[in-house]
Amino acid sequence: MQNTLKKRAINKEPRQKTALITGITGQDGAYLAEFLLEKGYVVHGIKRRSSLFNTERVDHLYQDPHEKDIRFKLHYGDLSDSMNLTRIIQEVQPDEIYNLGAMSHVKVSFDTPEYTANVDGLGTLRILEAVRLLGLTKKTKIYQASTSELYGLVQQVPQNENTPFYPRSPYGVAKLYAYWITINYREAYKMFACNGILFNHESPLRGETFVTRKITRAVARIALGMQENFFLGNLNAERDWGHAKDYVEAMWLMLQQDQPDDYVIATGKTTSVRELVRMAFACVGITVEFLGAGIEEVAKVIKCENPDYQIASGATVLQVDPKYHRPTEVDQLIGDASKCKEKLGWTPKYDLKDLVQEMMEADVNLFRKEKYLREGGHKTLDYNGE
Ligand code: NDP
Ligand code: GDR
Repeated sequence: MQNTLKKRAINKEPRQKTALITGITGQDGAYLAEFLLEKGYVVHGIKRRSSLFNTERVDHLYQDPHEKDIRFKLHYGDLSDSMNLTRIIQEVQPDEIYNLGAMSHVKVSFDTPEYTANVDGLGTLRILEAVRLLGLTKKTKIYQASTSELYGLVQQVPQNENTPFYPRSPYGVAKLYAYWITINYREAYKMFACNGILFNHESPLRGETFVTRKITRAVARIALGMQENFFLGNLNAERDWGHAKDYVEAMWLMLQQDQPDDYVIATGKTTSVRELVRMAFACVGITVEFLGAGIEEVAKVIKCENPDYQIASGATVLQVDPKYHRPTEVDQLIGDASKCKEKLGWTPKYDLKDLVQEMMEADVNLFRKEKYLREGGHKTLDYNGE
């Protein structure tokens, strides 16, 4: 994202609605903030206090709070703190709330199940209840970031709004509570509250520990000679991967309807983690083959056709490490977004090939800069995200 966008986004008139985004510092929060500013919204976001700056994804949208008529404002807050949420909502009086804040890593939710339930489950209740107690049920529309992880154990493919849920992680179970409490408040208090059941969506802004970004970062570093190999968990898992840019538009569309409803957002195609690895290497001209099975499986280089990179044929570039396996896994997700297509007129613009290409280009550029700094004697970090 570029600075020119900031100017374009901020200068656009006329002023329209006010939105509050929880999780604005995350992948989706950043794309959504940009999207809403482009539409002329005043955008408020909740950021967590952290010991280091954590606003990198939205820094290009920053406006000096001392200036007049700013349209982008961040508030300190946390989804575990009802009073803080209630005060912010009272102050902002939002037309729309997008509840994107969450402990969003499925594997980490097994390590922090109670915290995940508190933030991802009860956090949603806190938002809904604040809106109700503040008497904003007629004014404020709410988007809840629901997830394909609700489907969990495969019972039906493709999955649509009527597919039964069977979550397989503390994250999925917390999100199941959030899903139902959203529907309950909609029915009990006639609130305009929607669940977007979004399948996996990625981008160059994706967190480094999700599998797509972990792969594109590692492949970029391997191509540039900065590391020899990397480790993944379950290569057989299949996901329906889309682009976050497409998906934030669907969130907004849900809140522009006359009636609140729940929608699946997906591309309708599924791809294995193994195939994604192959695609990422292909983007930099490297062909790999997979040999062995289970925890013995490896990926080896067959050939490298890009003269910029010196990778030897036969080099092992990927191994399996069972530490990345989950205690209970979601094997296959494929979404059926026909309802969204029919009612919201939404279809994705990006396909997986475009997405992987964009992510690979971004990571190759990122690590080219890092390599240059390193060669100039600057110390850089070797940590590549777990
Ligand atoms: P990210 O992990 O990139 O962002 C999560 C955001 O939530 C960050 O801004 C994070 O803050 C914030 N956050 C975490 N804990 C708290 C807390 N206790 N209080 C307030 N904010 C908090 O996730 P995505 O942008 O990818 O996803 C957005 C939402 O959509 C999440 O709810 C996720 O579960 C859901 N989702 C995502 C999908 C995907 O494929 N991306 C698919 C389906 C649903 P910080 O930056 O400080 O960590
Ligand atoms: P997911 O995304 O769990 O689907 O949740 P993630 O990218 O973490 O995993 C996808 C699949 O890849 C397998 N995998 C690995 N995953 C990670 N992170 N690291 C590895 O090393 C690795 N090796 C294999 C996983 O086992 C899994 O099957 C994402 C999040 O954004 C959620 O917040 C969101 O709700 C869902 O997508 C839809």
